[in-house]
Amino acid sequence: MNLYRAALALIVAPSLLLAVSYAQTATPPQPSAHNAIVNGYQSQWWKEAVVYQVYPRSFKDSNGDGIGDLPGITSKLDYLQKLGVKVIWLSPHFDSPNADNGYDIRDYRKVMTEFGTMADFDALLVGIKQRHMRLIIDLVVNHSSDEHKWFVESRSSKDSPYRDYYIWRPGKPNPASPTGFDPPNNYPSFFSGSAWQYDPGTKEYYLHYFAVKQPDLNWDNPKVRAEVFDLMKFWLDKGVDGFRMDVIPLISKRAGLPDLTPEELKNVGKAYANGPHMHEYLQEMNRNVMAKYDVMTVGEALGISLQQTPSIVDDRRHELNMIFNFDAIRINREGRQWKSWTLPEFKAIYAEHASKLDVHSWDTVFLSNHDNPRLVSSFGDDSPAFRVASAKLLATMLLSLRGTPFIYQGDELGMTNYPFKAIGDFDDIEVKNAYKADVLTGKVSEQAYLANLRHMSRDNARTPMQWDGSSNGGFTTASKAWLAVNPNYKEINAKEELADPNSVYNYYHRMIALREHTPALIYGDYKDIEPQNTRIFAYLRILGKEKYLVILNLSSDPVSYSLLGGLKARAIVISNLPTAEKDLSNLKLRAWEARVYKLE
Ligand code: TEU
Ligand code: CA
Repeated sequence: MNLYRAALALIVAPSLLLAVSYAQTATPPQPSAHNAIVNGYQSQWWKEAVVYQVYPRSFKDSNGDGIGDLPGITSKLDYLQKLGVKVIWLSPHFDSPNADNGYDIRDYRKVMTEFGTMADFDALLVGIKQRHMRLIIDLVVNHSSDEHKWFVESRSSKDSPYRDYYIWRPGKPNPASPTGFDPPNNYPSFFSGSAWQYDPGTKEYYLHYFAVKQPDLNWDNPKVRAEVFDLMKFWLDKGVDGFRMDVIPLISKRAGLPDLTPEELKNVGKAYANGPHMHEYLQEMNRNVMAKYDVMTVGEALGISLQQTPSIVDDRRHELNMIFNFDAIRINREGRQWKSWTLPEFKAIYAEHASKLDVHSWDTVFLSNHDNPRLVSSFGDDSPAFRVASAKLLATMLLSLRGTPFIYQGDELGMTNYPFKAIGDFDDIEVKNAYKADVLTGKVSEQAYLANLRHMSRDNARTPMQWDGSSNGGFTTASKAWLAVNPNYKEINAKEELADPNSVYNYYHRMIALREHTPALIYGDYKDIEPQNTRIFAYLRILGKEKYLVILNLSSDPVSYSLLGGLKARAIVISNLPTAEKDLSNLKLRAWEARVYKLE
């Protein structure tokens, strides 16, 4: 059989297979044995992939109601395939009353009416697979919606078979309080106020770490765990490739629910995380679900420290593949308050990750998502002079640090924070609750509150995608989008970016392709060679003889820089500004300049 025929067989056979497989079926687990070991790491598709997060409410509206939807995403799959991402993370698309924009689920097996139908979901999944990409969905099972039938049953009576699906406790008698009781303990909610809600129906309180309409599920009840494993299998059997797991470290509550100490009240996430049975339940989940499929799992690890990370992601523990640590993305805040930070502090975080996470503990790389302000506004410089250069520099960093990169929709266009003017501009429940709790009570002035939100609000990331210069940035044909489109959409939009070879989008495309074809940028060791420099971030990625140097000037000033240690540059593989400089001992870096060198 000559080579040509062999090649043909190689091409035809798989595509025939693939055609068959488009009909959505679960992907059985690939015995990891045949996953090559690269630099000590077991190679895995989810280590080599770049992930793109879609926030469906704000991605693309296909039916003119001003709200993004699943057919809208399907209509933009070519745009995502062209970018080069291999995995799409879809924020919640399930039936929900949207108290917290889908992170409050009423039916885990039904698509949110505003987003479309199950057929629309299936069409989206087929479209993704046809383009050789994968889909992971959001698993929000620390809590459900209070409109979920489980909770409706649970609150109906103390004897309900569903009562123990949630966490109910009697209050502490207090004749002075409106309910006649005080909450069972001093647990605060992340969305302001107590984490306990009194329910007059059964005169008891239920626990909700987030909003009142997000009651926490009782994972100590084996029926609840079985329900979760079943709904996970429902979506995996449809061909979904994995899960991003919402606040998963919070699922196991402390025995007896004692009050938090004043010290613990300073970092509530830490106090609520890593409960007594967390690891046990994650291992049970892995045994019952993940072990049976070829899937990717990433945990949103609120409250988990870097030290604790290997205990969840070490591949010998059979829990999760990776987690989001919030150390880097939250360097710019104390609680909800914006604060300044220094580059050495920032770099120290990645040096810590390199020393604490070994070849068995894979990492994630991200600096934006739907809960945080825009990347270029928080970590770059979104002024007209430096927005493009700094957005490209951040792309260089995200796609060359060690771990699976996560890109949030719109960052590939260099989208910026929104010029919020008044409290009425916001949609986010976290903002509205805190406004009542802090501003209307006079604790914080409205002006100071709004100023901080312009930096910090989650709604900065949730303004609709800017597709072109037409009304509402081409996001919707409706006169109004559910959340106002950033007025800078005429300058910043996908149509402009796609047409300009030097755009942020096309730079992301090139940087993603470079990572895909450069094993050292995936599995290479990481070494920061300038930890104390206050403007330069310079690090090596080394895989055997393959050595790459990444140099980033994270300041709005030019920097003359000399790299010691006699490193020799063989070639510039990518840079966000035109340059031919190869003498590493004498570099002239412009503001927000980024370069990747292949070394001798
Ligand atoms: O977020 C948890 C979380 O980290 C945020 O709530 C964060 O504490 C806060 O917003 C900082 O401003 C997850 C989801 O990503 C978020 O969208 C949900 O609101 C939350 O859980 C509850 O499901
Ligand atoms: Ca719509």
